[in-house]
Amino acid sequence: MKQKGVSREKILKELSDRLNKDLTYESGKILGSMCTTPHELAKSVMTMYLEKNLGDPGLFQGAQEIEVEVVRMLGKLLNNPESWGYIVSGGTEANIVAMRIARNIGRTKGKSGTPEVILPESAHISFDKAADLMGLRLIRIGIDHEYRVKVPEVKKAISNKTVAIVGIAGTTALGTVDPVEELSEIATENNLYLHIDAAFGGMVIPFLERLGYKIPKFDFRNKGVCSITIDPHKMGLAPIPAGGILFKNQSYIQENCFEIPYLAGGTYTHPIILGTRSGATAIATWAILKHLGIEGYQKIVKSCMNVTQQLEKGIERIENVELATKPVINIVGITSKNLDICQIDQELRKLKWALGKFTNILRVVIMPHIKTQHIEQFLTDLEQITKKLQENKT
Ligand code: 0PR
Repeated sequence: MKQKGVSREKILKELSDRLNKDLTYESGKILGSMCTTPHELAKSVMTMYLEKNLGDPGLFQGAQEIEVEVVRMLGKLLNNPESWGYIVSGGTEANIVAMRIARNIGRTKGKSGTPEVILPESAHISFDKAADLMGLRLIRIGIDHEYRVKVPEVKKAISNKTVAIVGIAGTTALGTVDPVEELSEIATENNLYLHIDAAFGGMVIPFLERLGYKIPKFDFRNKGVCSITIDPHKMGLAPIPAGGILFKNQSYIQENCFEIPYLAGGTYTHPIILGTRSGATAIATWAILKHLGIEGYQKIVKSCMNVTQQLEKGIERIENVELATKPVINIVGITSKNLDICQIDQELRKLKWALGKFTNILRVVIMPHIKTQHIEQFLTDLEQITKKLQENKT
């Protein structure tokens, strides 16, 4: 920091110049992100309430009521009006919180030794973070040819140290959905905690279901599901940081809260990680859920699926690349038998396309900022790149 301050005009000018080099969603070039420009209403509501701190909700009772309503709305979407939960900083915090509760419930049941969590190989890195922070042992289960967890192997992996099973509704790499109904049966039979990571899929699948898509039931309709991660800052069009953690009911967290007795607003007990946290994101999420309603989100998801199909068909037409699997939601995995995916990615990056890159898969997430014309251009570029790489090989 300098001794003397800089004028507002200069600050704004410098920021505008410097941030000019960032990629923008509007350019249509960001193909590999699960985030997008927040809805205009959510943005303006957010800026109106920046001072609200849900870390001391006694001071901001109105904001807290709004958070409770957001959770109720999300709970209804996930078919459980009794859900209890929080708007947290993102899917990472949501998954860590769920793993902590599962571990504690395991302890209460008398489990000793290193707690074990059974999860698909396709699980997000946030579970590695949870394991590292809490000393959990992750038991990773392989996935089948449709990139869904192998259920019989989950069953085999259960031990007296198992504290949780994790299923995913909308995997990070390909958007596939694990057979949650079967996982739920296993969890119920073995009296185990089942957490579903629907960080991305949670704001997509309920609308696809209403549009007539056949997708396994992943939510609280399955008796064994104890908690679900669902992030408004992904397909919910809410501003970052807005993640969501929902529990089947309040009893899951009652024994597992931290109590903060000294707050200006009065004692607050909660099971989440952050202390001071944004009330503005919860309020902005409330605004956008109310404003768009089921119909609004359904329309957005439908149009993302149309663009997804356009990309799917385009990939099928291009030689030397193929779909990793048929897209289940608005995520498309591109792979190749003959060409090096890393080289394709490098060439695409030279043209400023930004995709996600997994071991052997390039990931495109069709967020609302990606339009038909962007995909047309992308397919043209991809075709040229693959042709050139093939020619160089021969
Ligand atoms: N669970 C799943 C299934 C996820 O895909 C993600 C994030 C998380 C949990 C964690 O969510 P937070 O990032 O909110 O903590 N998946 C995205 C990914 O890894 C995150 C992301 C978003 C990455 C935008 C890049 C990006 O530009 O791809």
